[in-house]
Amino acid sequence: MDSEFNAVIVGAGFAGMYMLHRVRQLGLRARVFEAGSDVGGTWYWNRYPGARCDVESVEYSYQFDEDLQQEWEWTERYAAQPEILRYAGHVADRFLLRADIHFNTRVVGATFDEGANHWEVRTDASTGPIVTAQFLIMATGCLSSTNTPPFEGKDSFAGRSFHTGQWPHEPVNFAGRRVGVIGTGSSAIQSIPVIAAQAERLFVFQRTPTYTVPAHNGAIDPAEVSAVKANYADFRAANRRMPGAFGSRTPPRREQSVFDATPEERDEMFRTRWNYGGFGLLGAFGDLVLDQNANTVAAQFVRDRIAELVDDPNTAKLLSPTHTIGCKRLVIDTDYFATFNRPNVSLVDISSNAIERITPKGVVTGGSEYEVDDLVFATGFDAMTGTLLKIDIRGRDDATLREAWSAGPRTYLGLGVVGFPNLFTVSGPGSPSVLTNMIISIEQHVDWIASCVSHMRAEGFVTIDVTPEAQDAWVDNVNAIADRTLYPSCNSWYLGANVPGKTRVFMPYIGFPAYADTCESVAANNYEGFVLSR
Ligand code: NA7
Repeated sequence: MDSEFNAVIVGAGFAGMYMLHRVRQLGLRARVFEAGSDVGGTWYWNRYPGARCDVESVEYSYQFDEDLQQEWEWTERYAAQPEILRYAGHVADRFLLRADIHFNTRVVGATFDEGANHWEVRTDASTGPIVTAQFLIMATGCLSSTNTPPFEGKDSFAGRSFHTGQWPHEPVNFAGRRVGVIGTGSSAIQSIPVIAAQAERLFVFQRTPTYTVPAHNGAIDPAEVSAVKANYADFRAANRRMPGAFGSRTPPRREQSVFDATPEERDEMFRTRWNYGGFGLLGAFGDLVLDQNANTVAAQFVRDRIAELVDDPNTAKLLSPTHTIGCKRLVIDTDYFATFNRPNVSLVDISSNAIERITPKGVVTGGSEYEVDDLVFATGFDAMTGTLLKIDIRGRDDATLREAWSAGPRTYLGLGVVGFPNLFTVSGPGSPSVLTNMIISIEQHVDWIASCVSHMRAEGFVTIDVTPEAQDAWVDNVNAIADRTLYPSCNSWYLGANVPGKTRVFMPYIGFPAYADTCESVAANNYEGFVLSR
């Protein structure tokens, strides 16, 4: 195997694939390392029943190639995981990407050699040599390290156990089985209705109820697709001006406060969005994610719907969240609440009685043992930093990224880190990433990195680093924007609060359009805040 490259890219999800395509266009020799056996990243690993994107198909797709976006046909309004994985495979074939991707290989360490001005990258391949590259691009994804809480006795469980984020490749049949699902986040909410339809018995262990709104998914409307495709560029441009880089077609928003509308007008605004489906609910009025009282009005609207959808009033009450709506990611579901009306489904409240332990037979909580044949951990991810920090990344003076981020991640624009020259993170902490349509954020980052690399080569620059002042100011800016909203007000994975011991820092930057404008002006201003050296 060759060992000297211009760029090493870590990860072959949507970020790594497009990054490879772009650096090849610049004439760089690049190598991608991917732990999985194929492309797809998030969509390669998250194969759990019901896994589906929560951004509409015509938006959750690459825009960089007009022929690609015109020719690909989605079948559903919200694509399911197998279809998205087929799309990733199609892109890999179409642009001949696999030739430069080394699969089944995990990057375990990378050290910057200050004499040679390149990265030395180590993998877990037992015979694999160290490879070197001027640029190291981390396309490792935001939700790629699973979180399994250290439940006592977990390994003693005698049945089958699964994590939604590391699901087997062969189908799992739950027919005739007693199943326990731990967690009620997005992965649980998507899988519970599908598992409930198969299993003999389903116990859902819920610590915190979740706000979820209907997807109203179904076959995609060919007329709508034709309308989008007739003017795809304009449609993409309209979405890029949305705060999350998606959703330009949701029903009209009112910039005014929810309290400036009459109760009837409020109800109509919320109902229109509830009936339309998707994330739009919180965009109905200008102050829903800024003002706690306004937020409570939207939260109550959802609680009222839960009371209508769930037959048993006690179960409805337990399923009704009381925290700020939107401060944990809103979930988009298909038949979630109605699933609790099935006779084979029981909700187990573990909010005050945590799971005491897992036994060979099942789960013990509140003094009772729930006997199950299968356990599904839908317990989420060590989000945004988990995968980066598992890799032993060493920059100038052998300083580690783990030390640099010991009090939480610090970046400039979510793209670069002081003391780690020529290291780029795609959708890193401090960038809009998980608060947006990920593919659009990925394309924006990849395009920015590609033009930066192109500029460096044209001008004879060898390294790029970040100034401490620019990084400090950026971190302050990310926090100041978050602090003006209700986002930091609950224990979400945006804050790292879901992983015991993780430092609480609000990681994503809120607002895609302003962010993208800043990135452009930084580049136009001679890469202000970066240090380029010859
Ligand atoms: P999430 O959204 O982090 O959900 C994880 C769930 O697991 C959530 O309900 C947690 O309850 C629960 N959890 C975590 N630790 C425990 C313990 N120790 N005991 C009981 N319950 C626990 O992960 P998902 O995979 O569902 O979704 C991640 C993202 O993927 C999602 O936002 C989309 O962007 C796609 P908690 O709320 O912490 O009380």
